[in-house]
Amino acid sequence: MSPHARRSGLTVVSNRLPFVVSKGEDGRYTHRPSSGGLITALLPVLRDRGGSWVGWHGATENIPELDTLLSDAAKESGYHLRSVDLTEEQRRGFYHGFSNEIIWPLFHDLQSLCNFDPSYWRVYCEVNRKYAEVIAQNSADSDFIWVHDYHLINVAGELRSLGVKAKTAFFLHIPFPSLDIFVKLPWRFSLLHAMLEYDVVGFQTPRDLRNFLQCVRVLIEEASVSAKGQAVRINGREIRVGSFPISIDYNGFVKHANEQEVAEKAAQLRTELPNRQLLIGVDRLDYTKGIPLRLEAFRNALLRYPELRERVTLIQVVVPSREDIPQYHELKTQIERLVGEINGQFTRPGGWVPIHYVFRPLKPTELLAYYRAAEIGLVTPLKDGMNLVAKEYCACSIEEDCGLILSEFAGAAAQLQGGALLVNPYDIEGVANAIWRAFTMHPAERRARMRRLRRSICDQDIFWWVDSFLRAAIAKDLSAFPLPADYTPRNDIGFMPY
Ligand code: ADQ
Repeated sequence: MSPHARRSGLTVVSNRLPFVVSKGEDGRYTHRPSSGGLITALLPVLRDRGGSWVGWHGATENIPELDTLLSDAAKESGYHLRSVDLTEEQRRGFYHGFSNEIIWPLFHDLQSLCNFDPSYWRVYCEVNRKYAEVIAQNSADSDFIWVHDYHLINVAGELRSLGVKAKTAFFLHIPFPSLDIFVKLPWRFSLLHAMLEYDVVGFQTPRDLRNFLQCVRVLIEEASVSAKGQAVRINGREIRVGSFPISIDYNGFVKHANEQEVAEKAAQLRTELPNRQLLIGVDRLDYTKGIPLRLEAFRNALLRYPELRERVTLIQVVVPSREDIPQYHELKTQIERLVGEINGQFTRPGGWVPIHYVFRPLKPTELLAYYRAAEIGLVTPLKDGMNLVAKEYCACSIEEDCGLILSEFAGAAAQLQGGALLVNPYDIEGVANAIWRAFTMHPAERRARMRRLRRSICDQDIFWWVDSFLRAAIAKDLSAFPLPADYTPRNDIGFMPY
């Protein structure tokens, strides 16, 4: 154990460190912190308890001054940064390969997109071991190690084999699939056992938790699930399990959306696109986000409800992501073809264009202006762990005269079903009907629904999430551990409403 290890600290572990290194025009490298709710919420905890963040530094080339950049970034952020070095081959097998060509599609119920290349698993194990070694060198047994997401499932087992005694927790940001999908994974036993090496395992929704427990019950003979589904017992150990819906820094978003620059940009957008309602879709380029089906649904709405023509515009923002994976490249081509087709079909020369397509990362002010200007948020993933865009859209809708159309397969649906119009993203006519319903909804109903949505997101924001996870993780008494409200131990298989 390092002599410099901090006592009783929090160690956060994720694929990437929470900062970005980039090369300026003068050839010099600089660093800036990444943004995001998780980082904002963990920052006070890391600073108060003392702690560190372990992850890959994100540099794909050799940067001689990397150590200096890291220590400068650490000084500014107030906690230690421990970087994991990965070779290009390791990145390929671990990140692009096992994580994003196997776990990502499988856990989103898209097993036909999986590439079960056996070499990926070996690299995944090797890289998880590397992360564990960096953690082991920099933590004390009294620390609490919180590992994030599907890239790093094996870390707790590796830590144990390195003799680390610290308590470990894991949070899965993506869905956990049902048994009949999970069993397709060639490494199903190893991965499930690896999850049971943690002391605490958290999921986004009760449904993910139920799926996990069902897999444990059926696949791991020596494990037993407690009657209330709060714990798994195996080989004399007890693993606590629970569901914790992740959220956003609600007040931060509201404050920013209220700023003059955002208000001006939103007003400008409204002036440029007058006499119509704006629909907004904001997604990473990813086949799980359901963008092509959403575009088809929009086309269907324009065909079946001609009153919508010239009275609505869809702004579809797509942020580039994982483009070096062939499926993502094909998806981009498919989206662009559909946008071209639909615009070709309906555009009035010199006037209305039904879809405005934006393919680039947006600056926060721009993104918030789009959210604030739009009357209808269109969030229709085929499957999503949570979907923060839905929550961000509601937080920024400060006038409250707007509505959210949300996929029932987004984790967010569990929390937001009371105010959103829930849709099955595969049902093109159903989504088209929801667009029409949102368009024609009485303003009083819109407002009441949006108010309900915003209250719920405000009550359970990212700070609530960090707090409830950490409380659950350190609670001595299991009865203090939150139980999913609708947990039903006997009804586990197949689709269940949340
Ligand atoms: P993601 O799949 O990345 O996250 P999501 O939760 O929607 O999905 O978060 C996307 C983030 O990217 C949002 O904060 C959004 O503002 C930002 N973003 C999207 N498009 C952008 C653009 N064009 N410009 C700038 N920013 C953009 C994974 C899981 C989710 C889960 C989160 C958190 O897949 O289900 O909600 O982790 O646990």
